Amino acid sequence: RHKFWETQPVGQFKDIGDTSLPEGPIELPTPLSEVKQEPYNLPNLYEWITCDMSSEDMCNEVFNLLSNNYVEDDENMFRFNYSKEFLCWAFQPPGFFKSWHIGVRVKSSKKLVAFITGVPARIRVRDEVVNMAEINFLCVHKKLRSKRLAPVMIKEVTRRVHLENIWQAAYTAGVVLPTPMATCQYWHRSLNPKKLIDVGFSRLGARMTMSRTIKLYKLPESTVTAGFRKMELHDVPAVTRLLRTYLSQFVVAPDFDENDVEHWLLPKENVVDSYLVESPETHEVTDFCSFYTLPSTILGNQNYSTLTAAYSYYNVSTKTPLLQLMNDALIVAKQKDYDVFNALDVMDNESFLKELKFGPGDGKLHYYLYNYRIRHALKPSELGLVLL
Ligand code: MYA
Ligand code: JJ1
Repeated sequence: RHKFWETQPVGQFKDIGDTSLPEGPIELPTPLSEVKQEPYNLPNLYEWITCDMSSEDMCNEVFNLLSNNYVEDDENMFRFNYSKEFLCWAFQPPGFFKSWHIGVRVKSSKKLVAFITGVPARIRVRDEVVNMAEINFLCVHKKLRSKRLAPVMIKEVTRRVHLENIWQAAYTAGVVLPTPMATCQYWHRSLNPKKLIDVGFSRLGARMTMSRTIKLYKLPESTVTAGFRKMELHDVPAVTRLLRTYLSQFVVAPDFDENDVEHWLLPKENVVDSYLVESPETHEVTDFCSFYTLPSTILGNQNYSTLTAAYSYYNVSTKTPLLQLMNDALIVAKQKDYDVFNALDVMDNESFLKELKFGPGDGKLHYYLYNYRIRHALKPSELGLVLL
């Protein structure tokens, strides 16, 4: 059934429930000298490129490929439209490898037709911190689908990750592959219900009028928590401590240091937003919330071309109830004119989703590890990891 994935060191469907299999790496590392030194073969019309993301032209090419060919919902009404600034940020965290930004061009026309990325990350699984690659942005041009190009892309990124002496990876997908370590649900909180309904993102509920719906989703003009403010550079040490303590309770979570927090969580306009609560008395940082910006192109609507979505990222509450903290996050997202606030049911998110009027979406997100077996699938609330 899965001609490619059956050959890979991932948990296989036939092994589900086999308690004799140990947790941990499936295959042992091989000496680097035994890693294939040349790229995998592509069909003759195509060639590999390493994408230099510091070049504006390259950034534009990747942006154009993704904006026309990346992930859509199941009814092809919306397509993720990551901004150039977002992509540059996502591809270049501390210690990134340029060789993990992989493109495929048509030799004759030089047109970019496929892409995949990896970035390095330390991910803790139970009490083991593992050097991994986070694999994302796998994309094959619509006209080249179903030609088995994706397995070649995946094998090539695997080879280049191995060359850096890294043997595990984490990735997410909307499709079921062998085999998810967790399956999460997307939830959506309407901020601009009229537009969401007009573009077909949501529907008027039963026995609801437009004006009742608008009233239902109304939010206060300004945030309510005393000491709630935007995160700044000098907050990095305090936020790192808060986040590390919080993430330590999850079965799978990133092992963030201060450099990671500065990169992934320091606010970057229209890319990532982070807020914290600084106690007005003690000036301690007690709570933190963040979201990233991922617009979607609205396919085939007369009136609107873009849906602006905020995606819940990492949130930590120690003093302010999580519900109140996230309500403040919704208020700032509304102030900034986002149409919808999205969240997965990971970490402690279940505790606020229903009360803050999020509704379940039609999309699921499956989380995977490569070359690392987890004995039982995890509950979403055991996951402390959000990929972009
Ligand atoms: S998830 C986002 C994926 N991108 C999209 O959904 C964008 C729109 N779609 C496309 O561009 C294409 O449909 C893609 C497939 C490129 C997805 N992850 O070439 P094919 C398997 C893994 O004929 P196409 C993200 O970015 C499929 O089961 N495998 O198909 C994370 C089949 O294998 P098998 C996938 O439709 C990516 C084979 O590919 C996915 O033309 C993580 C068919 O190939 C998928 N999302 O192209 C990648 N979709 O026969 C794995 C299909 O066995 C990383 N397939 O069922 C693994 C770790 C690597 C590093 C390891 C280091 C140690
Ligand atoms: O956004 C998603 N679904 C929306 C739109 C559905 C349009 C028709 N298919 C949705 N809307 C309902 C909102 C409603 C608001 C009021 C309360 C009740 C709910 O459900 C979905 C997620 O739900 N998104 C996708 O399908 C996009 C793909 C998701 C997989 C992503 C994989 C990428 C991984 C890369 O690493």
